[in-house]
Amino acid sequence: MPLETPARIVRALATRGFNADREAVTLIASADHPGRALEAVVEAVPEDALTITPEHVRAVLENTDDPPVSGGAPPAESPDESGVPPGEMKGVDADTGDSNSAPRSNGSSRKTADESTVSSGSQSGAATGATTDDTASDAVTEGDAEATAARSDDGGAAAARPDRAQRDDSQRSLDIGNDITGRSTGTGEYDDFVTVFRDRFERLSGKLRGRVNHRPTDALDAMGGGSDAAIVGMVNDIRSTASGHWLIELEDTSGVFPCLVMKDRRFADQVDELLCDEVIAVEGTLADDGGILFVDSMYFPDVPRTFEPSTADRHVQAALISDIHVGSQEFMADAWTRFTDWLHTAEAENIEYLLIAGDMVEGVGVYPDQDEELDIVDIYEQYEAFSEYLKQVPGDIEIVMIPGNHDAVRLAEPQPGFDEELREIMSAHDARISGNPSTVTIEGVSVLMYHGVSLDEIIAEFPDEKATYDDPQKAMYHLLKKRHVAPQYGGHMRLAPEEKDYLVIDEAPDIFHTGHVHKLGYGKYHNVLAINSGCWQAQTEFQKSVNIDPDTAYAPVVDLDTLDVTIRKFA
Ligand code: D5M
Ligand code: FE
Ligand code: ZN
Repeated sequence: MPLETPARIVRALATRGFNADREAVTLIASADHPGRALEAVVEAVPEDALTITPEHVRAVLENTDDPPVSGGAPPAESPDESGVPPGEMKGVDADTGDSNSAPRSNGSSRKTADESTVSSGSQSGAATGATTDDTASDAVTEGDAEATAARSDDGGAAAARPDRAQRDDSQRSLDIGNDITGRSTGTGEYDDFVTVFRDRFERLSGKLRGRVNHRPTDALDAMGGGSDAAIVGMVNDIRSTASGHWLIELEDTSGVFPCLVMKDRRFADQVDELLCDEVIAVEGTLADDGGILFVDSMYFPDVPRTFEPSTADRHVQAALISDIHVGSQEFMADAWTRFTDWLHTAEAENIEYLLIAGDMVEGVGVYPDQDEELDIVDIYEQYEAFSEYLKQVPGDIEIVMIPGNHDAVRLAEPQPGFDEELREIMSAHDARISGNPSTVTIEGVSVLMYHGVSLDEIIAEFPDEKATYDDPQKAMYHLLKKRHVAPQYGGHMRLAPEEKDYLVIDEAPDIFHTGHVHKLGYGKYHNVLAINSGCWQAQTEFQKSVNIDPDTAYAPVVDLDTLDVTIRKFA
């Protein structure tokens, strides 16, 4: 079997349990007899090696009949360089003044992939609304996966692999923060809930206290009717009154106080974006008898409008994906392989990080009747299969993964990262495994990774113009505004009470990455880049029954030096 394409080499190595750096694959591909070289390398590497490095390959090649190869040069048989994958350009909804949503159909104007990276973050008009005002009008590039060089039979070697020698890995840095893994102390007792809500209140109220002249709720009782007053509190209850006004009960550490938002108030339409257990501030006037506050203005912890995201010091990229669902009959193995093949091509050479925001596998018993759509019924076998797919990712790409609701960790959030047994199963690629949520700082760019179960709640409860499945990034904006990834406890989202609230967004991230709803969407909110990655699972029976049309096989790629986004499509 010819072994000249990097994709085949990667797969051949993967089936032997190895992961490989891109340059290593390049070197094997450029040997006179790639097949023989591969076998020799596999023979020669130390038993405990997980990743084949260029050094491994060079050591072998220098000792065989194959002429020595200079590091990482494209193979001699490299066909026409014009075999770069055609991309497809698609301007997205720029005229709506809103951020783009997932591409719905393929565009027709083809460009070469090199031209296709389109700048994002350009303001597409003036602020349009109270919450989702900062948007990016990004264009979307769909790499035509069928045509990617690594895959097409004739263009296999056209993918000039990156020359790792030109890359300075010493510039890499990746730190993970706010990770619950190994730190869970909660017992689920009532006292733990008190602790976690107190911590949430302390941290979020701190972001509001400087903005209003607030009083503790028990001090309001002593103030005269008619006085101006402000409260910082956690939303305890939201009710509409018989006359169509809104009664919001706010709670702080000293008690609960009723606040009335009149229906004709300018901000009354913000009431429908309130969730229980979020922390807000209100200002207004006490009623004559002092027992209720008439609200004049409302404040959210929010991301400051002046927020300036950090960027990397060099041109390096991260691919952000989620919801792979290995083990499901609908898992799109071919699309995945096209994606990982592409990662081995020159076009992807600047991708040095891969972030996976949960739902690695389909899991078992997640939803009723789910077993009817399982391809692999054993959860460990699902992770074993996932691990094989992970091995197709170039070994020199740093991977970070957090769990989702389909993964084999506790469902309650914050979810710890995979346990030792699962880590062992997935160890071949040496991915960094962290909890849900986590903050990953890559070369100075902070990425808040959260699987996204609370997005279902936002989308279900908010009016369509504020959040829909078609624009998942808008639901994400609300989480940024509330500075909490899952404010409302008791609905879709299960909370594991810990000694602190890991779900609070302490620092505004530069990038907010979620998944879960299987829709692609991205945009900017107060300069924070919000990306909801699509999925690698075709529509399931359940999704068909409720009209969820998933955005499959997309890989959003972010330039960490500019926060520009390019979308690649692999199916
Ligand atoms: O979630 C994928 C999306 O589909 C997410 O928006 C939840 C929704 N979903 C999928 N199956 C169900 C069932 N059975 N009930 C309710 N909601 C569902 P994922 O986490 O990948 O399943
Ligand atoms: Fe999912
Ligand atoms: Zn999910």
